[in-house]
Amino acid sequence: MANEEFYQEAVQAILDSDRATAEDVAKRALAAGLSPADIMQNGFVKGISEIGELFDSGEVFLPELMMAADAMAGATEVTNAALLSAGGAAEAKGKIVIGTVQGDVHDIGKAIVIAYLKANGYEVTDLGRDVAAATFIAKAKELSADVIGMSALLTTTMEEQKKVIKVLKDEGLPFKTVVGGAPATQRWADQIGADAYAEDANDGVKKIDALLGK
Ligand code: B1M
Repeated sequence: MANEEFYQEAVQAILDSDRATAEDVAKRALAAGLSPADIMQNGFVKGISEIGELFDSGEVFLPELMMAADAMAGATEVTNAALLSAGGAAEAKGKIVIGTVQGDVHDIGKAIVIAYLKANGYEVTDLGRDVAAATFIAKAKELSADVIGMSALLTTTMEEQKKVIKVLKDEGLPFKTVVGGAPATQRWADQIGADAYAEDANDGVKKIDALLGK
């Protein structure tokens, strides 16, 4: 089966909100030799982005969006498991605490970022979603983290990234910060004083490697 056919099946499984098929396509694509990143970026992410556009234009509603997200979560679990079994350095390159900011429950992208970081030798603590600024900071202190990663998918909740960074600066705390999520940009990161902006999971690993000199 050609790669293009796997991509199309992956997009369709998300459009159909069909979790079982999404998982099955992910497994078959990996067994056929596609990388987790390839089938995710060229297939499943395209599907969920299409659903997002249909939602934006009022052609689908929240229940459909939620079911499509569930199918996406199934595919992500399969590809992330493959990433994790493939990689991981013997000794951690650094400690990362990561979460989706307060008021925001989008966590599919964060799960992918976590899998990439772990596969690339980082010790990652997932704080989950809807994480308060105080929790990011308390956990980073408790674990002596090197980096705090913050995901935000809403233009309203990205302000929370700014809030965390302000507290860190006010208190003179040493943790490096990386911001990501669809509305975040390099310009936003510069504006709020984040140490780095990551466009996607791969970029997240690169930016953290650079911040920690790895
Ligand atoms: Co929501 N949603 N949603 N949603 N949702 C968006 C974000 C939206 C753009 C859809 C749209 O209107 N077109 C829109 C936001 C508009 C805006 O703010 N400008 C929106 C809205 C409005 C909402 C609600 C308000 C809807 C409502 O209730 N009326 C609501 C908000 C709930 C809340 O959070 N309080 C809501 C709810 C939901 C669901 C729960 C149904 C579901 C999320 C399920 C889940 O995550 N468990 C959902 C989904 C699925 C989406 C879309 C369709 C897809 C998001 C996604 O998973 N993308 C989304 C539209 C879109 O983004 N195209 C949309 C795939 C994922 C792989 O990409 O998350 O960008 P992404 O992650 C990437 C990078 O951004 C980066 O790496 C990742 C991997 O490559 N990255 C990081 C992300 N975090 C990082 C952290 C890092 C580094 C890199 O730190 C180191």
